[in-house]
Amino acid sequence: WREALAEGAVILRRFATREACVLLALIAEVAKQAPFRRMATPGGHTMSVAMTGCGERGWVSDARGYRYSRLDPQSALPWPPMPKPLLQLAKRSAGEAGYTGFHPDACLINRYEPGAKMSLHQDRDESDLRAPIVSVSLGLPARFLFGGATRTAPTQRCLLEHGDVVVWGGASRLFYHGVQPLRLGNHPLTGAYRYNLTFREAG
Ligand code: MD3
Ligand code: FE
Repeated sequence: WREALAEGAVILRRFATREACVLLALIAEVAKQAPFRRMATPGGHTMSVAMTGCGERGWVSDARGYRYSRLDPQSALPWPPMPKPLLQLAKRSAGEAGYTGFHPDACLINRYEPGAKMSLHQDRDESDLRAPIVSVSLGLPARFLFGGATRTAPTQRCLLEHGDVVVWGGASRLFYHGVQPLRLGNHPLTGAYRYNLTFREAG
């Protein structure tokens, strides 16, 4: 259940399966206070993935660019606090992958509907790129693509399924990655959706 995906990247298959129900209930609580929204890209498009977040900082995108913000721009209020079970899962996952002292201050919550995708990109808006990113997948499976340190490096694909946790650190922290369009499906806990949580040390 534990596989090396790339240098510094570990997949913990089904690591979060038992907690999934609780995690989904907490996501719904967060979304009551900070609803899912499709953000604008700096290039003037609208993302197909709907997002919200919790923690001290939230990732935002608009015409001005990508950044972390202490306030939800939609409400001008702070993001909902990160629920303890989410924080604990993130720390436990990082520890399991060999990263101790992980203190995420941001949890980005992505919601994919059928057809939603994420183009190849790097995550580089965080202030300390030495900290890993922990990703938790829930609901429908997704074809995940990851490449290397350059956009043109060869890509590998892997299926991220309900309960899978991936920890990205070290050399892989800046690797290009993306998600192929979500296929139609019906998951007993999430229906037509896939959720992905990413825990980050943003500030
Ligand atoms: C590889 N999310 O929110 S999670 C993102 O499934 C994002 O929603 C995807 O990419 C999703 O930025 C993928 C897996 C992931 C997360 C962070 C990474 C892979 C990563 C950072 C570096 C390299
Ligand atoms: Fe990413």
